Amino acid sequence: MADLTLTTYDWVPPPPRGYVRDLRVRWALEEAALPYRVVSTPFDDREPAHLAHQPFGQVPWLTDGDISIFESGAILLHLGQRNAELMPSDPRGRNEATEWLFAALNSVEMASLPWTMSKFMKHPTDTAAWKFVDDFLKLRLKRLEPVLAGREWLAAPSRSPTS
Ligand SMILES: N[C@@H](CCC(=O)N[C@@H](CS)C(=O)NCC(=O)O)C(=O)O
Repeated sequence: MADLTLTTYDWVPPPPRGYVRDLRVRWALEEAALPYRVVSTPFDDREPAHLAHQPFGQVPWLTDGDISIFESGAILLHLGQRNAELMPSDPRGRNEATEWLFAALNSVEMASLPWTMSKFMKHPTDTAAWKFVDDFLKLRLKRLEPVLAGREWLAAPSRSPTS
């Protein structure tokens, strides 16, 4: 296994602290028992070296040997290619994992991010704008409930939690 290095910020403002998107990558690395190390980049000064890895000046990014990958979803797909626990090799299982990864990023996070940002910024919750944001997320979560009612995991349903 090539050297995996995950980069995150050296400091995070209190509201999002603990929710930085390196968390999902660490989770996958831990589940797959892949050896990795974590390094930090300055939050305050986003220098050209940072932008060379992540063009928006964000985190996380992962280096795997001489490959550098930004976007947490792209990082997870990369790790999935290296580990069958994360991404089954059969086409059906692979597509299930891929569609739920995109659903998390493009359908659920699209709804959860405005909600989270409104909370972090302490926006008033007695407005039509807040109701729209709140209803949008609730509908997404409501649609997920029946999907999860019959299975432990969104994808790879045969996998037991301890395997
Ligand atoms: N779509 C990107 C989003 C990355 C992102 O928003 N990272 C946040 C930390 S969770 C960040 O760097 N925020 C600081 C900024 O945008 O300047 C991904 O999933 O990797």
